[in-house]
Amino acid sequence: MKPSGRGRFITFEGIEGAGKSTQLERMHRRLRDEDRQVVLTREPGGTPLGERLRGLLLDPEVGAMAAETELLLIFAARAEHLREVIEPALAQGAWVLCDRFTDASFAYQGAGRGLGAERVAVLENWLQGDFRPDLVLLLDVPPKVGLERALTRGKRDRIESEDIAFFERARSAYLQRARADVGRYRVIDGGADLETVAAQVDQAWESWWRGIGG
Ligand code: Z5A
Repeated sequence: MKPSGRGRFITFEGIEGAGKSTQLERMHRRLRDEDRQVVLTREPGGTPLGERLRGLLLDPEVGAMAAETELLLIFAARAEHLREVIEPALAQGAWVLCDRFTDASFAYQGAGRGLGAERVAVLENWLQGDFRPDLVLLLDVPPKVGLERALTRGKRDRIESEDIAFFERARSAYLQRARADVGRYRVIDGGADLETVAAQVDQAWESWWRGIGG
């Protein structure tokens, strides 16, 4: 299938260990097998500068930083990512699959760190204008389940080291955002087994795609 017109921007969201990366890679393979032009990327990161900022943001040795600093570094990485990767890929008709985007800033910095949604929204509007993901696949898991899964990777990074209440706030913010915009969000039970989650992800994006006439 040849790309036509602007591409599609699909983001995967959820707390630690929700299964985003696993499902994103699976969807990437599936779209490539269908001969679509597809770009797989992530935040923070996705560009050489963004990956360096990611290193700073996640390095436990960097230690505490002001919540505002964290938010601004994430938006600095996002600016680079948008201009260098996401916008050019969409302009070429590609499907861009992104592991986290601005919803994560609302969940982690807005709710988790307590900066509030209004301040995140100011930066979102300033950087992105009215640009938003076409579809957000929110993999929802209780923090206990997600953190246990994430722990199988070993050492926790700077943000993963937060307590469970932090992830509860992030999860609630995600769910609240999904409820407020049911057209663009699909909530998937990330606590189910891998194949069940995969089937839900396929069902979610296929029904969305049919719904917009794809
Ligand atoms: N961050 C932020 O604060 N603000 C922002 O605006 C943005 C990001 C954009 C890095 O993100 C950090 O950046 C993140 C938020 C912050 N905080 N932390 N820490 P990240 O997405 O790169 O990191 P992550 O959320 O920690 O990724 P993760 O732990 O790898 O989660 P995941 O991608 O959702 O899960 P996974 O890698 O697919 O799976 C984790 C493990 O569980 C793995 O062993 C799988 O095989 C297993 N798994 C997956 N699915 C299942 C099911 N269904 N059953 C059983 N086991 C499963």
